[in-house]
Amino acid sequence: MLVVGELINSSRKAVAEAINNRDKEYIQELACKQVEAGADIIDVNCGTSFAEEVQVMNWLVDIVQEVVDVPLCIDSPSAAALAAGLERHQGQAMINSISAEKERWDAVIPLVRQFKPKVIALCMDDGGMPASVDDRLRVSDQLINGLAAAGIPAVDIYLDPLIKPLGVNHEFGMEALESIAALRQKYPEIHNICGLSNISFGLPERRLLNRAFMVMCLLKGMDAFILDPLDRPLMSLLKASVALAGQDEYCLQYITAARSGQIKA
Ligand code: THG
Repeated sequence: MLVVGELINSSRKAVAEAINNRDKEYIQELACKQVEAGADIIDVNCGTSFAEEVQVMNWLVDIVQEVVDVPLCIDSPSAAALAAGLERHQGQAMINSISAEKERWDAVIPLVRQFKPKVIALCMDDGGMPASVDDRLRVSDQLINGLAAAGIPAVDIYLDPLIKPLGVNHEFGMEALESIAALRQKYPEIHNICGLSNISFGLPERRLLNRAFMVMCLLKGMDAFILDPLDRPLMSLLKASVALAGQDEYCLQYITAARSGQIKA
């Protein structure tokens, strides 16, 4: 199980403000807290900085790497910002993301070839958001073959089925879960990742839906999440579920997290 901490994202007001003020301490503390809470990778996104995005990405990657030892997930739709982050990053980074949209694919694939990062690959092409399980299977074939041709081993590919909000359509939860199961069955060696909180967008008590959906996704074969690691009940449930799903030999990770107080009933 891989946890990508999502909190350093400029779509969040407090982070956008901290970026504008170049508040290094706030960002660094947010990085440290997420790692202490159990994040394996820290996402860095400054998509709202537009014209300045390259410069801000450089700054974010530098200051976060100053204080944590885990890899970063360089998160931007802009190839220039991804390139900036990858150049500054020490060791193997993750990128969020590539997709089968022609323009995005063509812009990002040279970076993939050059830096060989772990790659989040969105199951989406120029036809827009996937509308069915079959859509995702078709696009994922294209993504996996293309990434393999660019020299990316299966273990470094993280397919994202793209979770759509349950509040928009009551069947979007099941559509996502069936997609995860299908991807897992078709590509046993390739990782599945998702932005967990997409599911609850627009609904009340979002964390309740996120927590329940995490357990359901995990059982269908999801093995990585982009989530808020400071949601302690969520992280507690995650460690418990990983153990219960037989993915934690001797329950060692569960016991260690419980002893350290990282997780709690
Ligand atoms: N797949 C991939 N990347 C993604 C997503 C995905 N990135 C964006 C999103 N989905 C996951 N990341 C976040 C980051 C932050 C928040 C939610 C998802 C967040 N949102 C606040 C909230 O929901 O309350 C916004 C309010 C605020 O704090 O200002 O914190 O699916 N590949």
